[in-house]
Amino acid sequence: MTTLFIADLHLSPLRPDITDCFLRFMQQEAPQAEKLYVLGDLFEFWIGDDDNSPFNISIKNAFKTLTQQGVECFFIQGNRDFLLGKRFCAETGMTLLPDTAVIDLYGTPTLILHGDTLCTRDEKYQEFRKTVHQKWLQTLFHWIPLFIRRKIVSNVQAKIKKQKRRKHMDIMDVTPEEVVHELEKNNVIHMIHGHTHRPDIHQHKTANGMATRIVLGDWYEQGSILVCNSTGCELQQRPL
Ligand code: LP5
Ligand code: MN
Repeated sequence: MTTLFIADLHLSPLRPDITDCFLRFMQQEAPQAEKLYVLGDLFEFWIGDDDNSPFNISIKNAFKTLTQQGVECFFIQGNRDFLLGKRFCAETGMTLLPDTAVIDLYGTPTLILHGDTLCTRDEKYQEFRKTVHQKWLQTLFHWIPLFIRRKIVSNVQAKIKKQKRRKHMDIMDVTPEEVVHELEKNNVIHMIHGHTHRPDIHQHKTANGMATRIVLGDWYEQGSILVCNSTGCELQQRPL
């Protein structure tokens, strides 16, 4: 049996190649797994669980079919789908996890998270995150008609894109001290996250010994999956 992890698919109707690869994965590969964890940024942007566009329905149906086949599916919000919530999960049979969770991965306690909270040197982003995670602002946003929400998002995205190009690559990676801090706080030596789009396996020295941090890849050029079983984990790719 296997446990699968994916993140940073950035699904949108503008990239049918990624969507097709994802749906193939959901139909042909995921049903053989016992669990599937989505560690954020499944969507390019999620404006609310009330957005029942045909595209969103097709993705929801893929998860619903998978959970009905007995595969447990879990979701951790990313920086692009932080508005995906309980309703989406109820409709699909998925379980919404908090921003960080410690899971039992074949006997190894493993900390899973999207990864954006580890990028503490990206102060502008952290400030932005704090703003958009305020409950009152999210409630207010949900009251706005969907077509206006879409406009707000594309305006903000265009504005932010220019800012992001000026950022140094280093500050958009995780802060090693923050990684160690999170590992020690949760008393684990295994971590899996996405967000940085830099798939790799890193080692960190912690108070509890050497720790392993696995970074998931994005789906811009290929499908990226972490496949784990009782003997270990492997980062794998699938053609789009
Ligand atoms: O995902 P990626 O890798 O491209 O970039 C992320 C960070 N960017 C984001 C932004 C989102 O993708 C797009 C957000 C659109 C939001 C629309 C508003 C919805 C309102 C909802 C209200 C409840 O997450 C990027 C990081 C990068 O990861 C690497 O870590 O650097 O961060 C940024 O670029 C953010 C800027 O640095 C700061 C932007 C400030 C803009 C202020 C606008 C305030 C809008 C408030 C809305 C009410
Ligand atoms: Mn992200």
